Amino acid sequence: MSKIKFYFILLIATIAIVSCSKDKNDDEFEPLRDYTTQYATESVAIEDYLKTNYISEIVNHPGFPDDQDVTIKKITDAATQPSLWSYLNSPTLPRLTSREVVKHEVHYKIYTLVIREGIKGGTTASGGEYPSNVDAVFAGYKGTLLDGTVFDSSNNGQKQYNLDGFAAHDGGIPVISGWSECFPQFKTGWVSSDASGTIKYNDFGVGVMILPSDFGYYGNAQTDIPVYSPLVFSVKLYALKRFDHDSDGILSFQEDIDGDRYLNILATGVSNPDDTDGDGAPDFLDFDDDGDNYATRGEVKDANGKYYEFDKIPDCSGDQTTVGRLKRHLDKNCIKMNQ
Ligand SMILES: [Ca+2]
Ligand SMILES: [Ca+2]
Ligand SMILES: [Ca+2]
Ligand SMILES: [Ca+2]
Repeated sequence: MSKIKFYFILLIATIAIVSCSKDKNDDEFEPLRDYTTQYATESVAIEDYLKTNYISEIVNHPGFPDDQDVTIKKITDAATQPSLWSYLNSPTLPRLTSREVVKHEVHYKIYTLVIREGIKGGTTASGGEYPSNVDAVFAGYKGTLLDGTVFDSSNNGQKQYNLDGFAAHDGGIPVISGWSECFPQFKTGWVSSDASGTIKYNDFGVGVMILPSDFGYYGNAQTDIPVYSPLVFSVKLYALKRFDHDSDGILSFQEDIDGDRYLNILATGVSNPDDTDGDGAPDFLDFDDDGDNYATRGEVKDANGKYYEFDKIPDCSGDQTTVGRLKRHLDKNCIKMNQ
């Protein structure tokens, strides 16, 4: 019963995936390439790209839409043009990092180049926050193929993109899975507005994602993107929006139990660090997180029926301050509602 919403969300996601391929002409149907074989080819191409390209320009134009536009070009003079690869695991920025992500039983390396980390600022000292992979981001982007051809750009518009992998909701557009893998590596900046009310984005995160095609469109050709194309996106992370997917009163990013900024639905039988009761529904999609048959939203309210601030949710003894305490909505042996 408590998992109805979880399965409803899964259903929406399934419908979205089916509708994406509805334009496929059956006469042109070709079986998808084997993922392992395809990645063997792409991983060589991606490393080659990283070793033969450099950052040729970063626009410095604070407060204007083109601020921090990044241009990447083919190296023509190795003495003065450090490759993207030269930043691998650099202690200073820019820093190229790789994350291993398993998908379709392939161990992928997803490269992210962080050029600038977002920082806090402004009168409210907002910003400088990492999104999780199920939040929404307000971002600008430019997408290119490995040969540098630009296939798409936000033209510095700032739309809401939902990283959570579900169909469009709450005003946001769904994105390719590579965005969900990479955006949690950047931080937001802060927002201000001038006398005329024009919004300005300041000190936001800037970088580049380099994605195998399985994290883009794989065998589904798009306008200006051939099949099996690794994709390069230069991105600017202006701001973010948090969701509470299961409406349990705790924002999804706060249901990231191991704190790695990634929350996932995993296959049956695979242990999920973010599934407290181990019932297969990760906490961010589970409105009874500890499986005690009392809804989380009832367990995280005070005697007046008001939600506790997340950091002040008590443990079973009423302790609201000890770091690392087991908050009572995650303690199946604790049944205390509204007190
Ligand atoms: Ca996690
Ligand atoms: Ca669960
Ligand atoms: Ca939950
Ligand atoms: Ca519960």
